[in-house]
Formats: sequence, structure tokens, C-alpha cells
Amino acid sequence: MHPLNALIFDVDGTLADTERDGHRVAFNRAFAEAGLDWVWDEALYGALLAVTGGKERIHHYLHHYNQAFQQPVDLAGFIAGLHRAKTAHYTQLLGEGLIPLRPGVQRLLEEARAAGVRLAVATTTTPENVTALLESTLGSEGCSWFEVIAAGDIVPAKKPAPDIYTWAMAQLALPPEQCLAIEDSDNGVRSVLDAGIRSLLVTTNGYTAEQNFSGASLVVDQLGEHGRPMTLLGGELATMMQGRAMVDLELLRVLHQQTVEKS
Ligand code: XBP
Ligand code: MG
Repeated sequence: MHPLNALIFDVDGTLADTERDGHRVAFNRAFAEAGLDWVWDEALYGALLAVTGGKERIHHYLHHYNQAFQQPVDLAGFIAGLHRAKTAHYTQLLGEGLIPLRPGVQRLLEEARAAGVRLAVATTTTPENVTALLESTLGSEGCSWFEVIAAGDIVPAKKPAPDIYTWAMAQLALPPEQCLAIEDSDNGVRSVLDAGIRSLLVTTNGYTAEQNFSGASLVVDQLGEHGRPMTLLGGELATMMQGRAMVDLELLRVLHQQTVEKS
């Protein structure tokens, strides 16, 4: 019997819908500011999301979508500069309070805190972005809700590599059997599973709904809120969860017990 001791949350697409109206807009502002005529529209950005990490995404864009661009000698330095500008635009956007947490996220965080279940973040995005999101949505103490914030370049290999989850669990000093992860993308699912975590909830969004989530314990459209029930979309335990309207701690404990027992 393995207790559920920690919830590890992905950030972009999971805690908040940050990609289309946040990161994408910030990239475009940074490009315009640098005098570049690059525009990442919603469809192109959806394709670019296949690559995690903003610097890696710009690199991928140049190699696959904009080969005509005359690359500077110090390409890595050029991309790093663009990305710093993008982070400044992104954190400013969040500071304006335009991007809320997804439905049910604050409810579940509060429930976990009250029950003494430890909280952590495992994300590809830059640490400043996590701070800006948590402070703009949960208040100035938002970061302190999370015991571990594993973010960005703290590990060299980003999702779908397992490294960021492995790092977060090492900081928590917990084995994978005592953790449950919440993700929104196929890259995230691969990262979680390869880190040895079997308890895995996926909340989909517009960019990820059609992706492959095999191996997930449960797939839902969102966590559910009073007056806004979730829709069950799949996962190994979907049948068992029928009739439920929200992901709460009790559901996660059932999910964890069933998943860990089976593996
Ligand atoms: C999502 C990502 C990130 C953001 C951009 O990560 O792929 O790259 O789009 O963030 P996750 P940066 O879902 O794991 O949170 O530009 O700061 O890299
Ligand atoms: Mg994500």
C-alpha cells in the first residue's frame, strides 16, 4: 500500500491556459520588438508546441519553418536574447491578471493543502513565469503553496524527457509510487511515465485534446467546478469514475490506489 503524499502539477495548459493568449502573444511581441517579421498564428503555434521550451521552440521554428532567415553567427545568444524579451512580455501579461487558473485548480490546491498532501510543480517553462502565474492568480504567497518548483533549464533535457519529474521527486524525497501527476499534453504524459509515476491525471485543452494519452489513469476536459461538471474523456479508470462531476482529493486517492495496485 503506497500513500498518496504529493501532487505534482504541470503548469502550461494544466494550471492555466497560458499558451495561445500568453506565451504565443509574448513570443510575437518579442519578435516585433526585435524588428523581425515572424508571426506565430494560432495554428502554427499549435504545431510548434510539439517542441517544449521556448528557446528550443524558436530553434525548431528556424530549422523547419523559416530556413530563409539569415542566421547570426551566435545563434544561441541571439535566441537567448529573444527569449529573455519574451519572458519579460509574458510576465507582464500575467501581471495584468488576464490569465486565470483553469476551473477547479484553486479548489483542488486548497483541498490538498488542508489535507497535508504536498504540492510541487514540474514544468518546462522559465521559473519567472511560474512565479508570475502563481502570484497573479493565488496572491503574493502563491509560490509558498508549492514545496518544490521544478522549472525550465534546471535540468538540461526538457519534457518529454523524465528529468524534470525525477528532479522534483528527488527534492520531495519521495518515490514515484507516492506521487500523482497532473498534465495536459502527450509530451507531459511521456515525461511522467518515464519518471516511473503511474498515477496520472490528464486535463486536456484546445491544443492537446486530440493527442495520445495512453498510460494515463484518467483523462478529463477539466477538473470540474461547482456548476461546471467535468467530462470524462478516457484513461484506464474512466469507467470506474462515471457519474463523478469533479476531481477532488477523494477521487485522486481512489485513482492513486487503483493505479499503483495494478502496476
Ligand atoms: C510548456 C512549454 C513551455 C512554454 C514556454 O511547458 O512547452 O515551453 O510554452 O515557456 P509545460 P518558456 O506544459 O511543461 O509547463 O518560453 O519559458 O520556455
Ligand atoms: Mg503543459
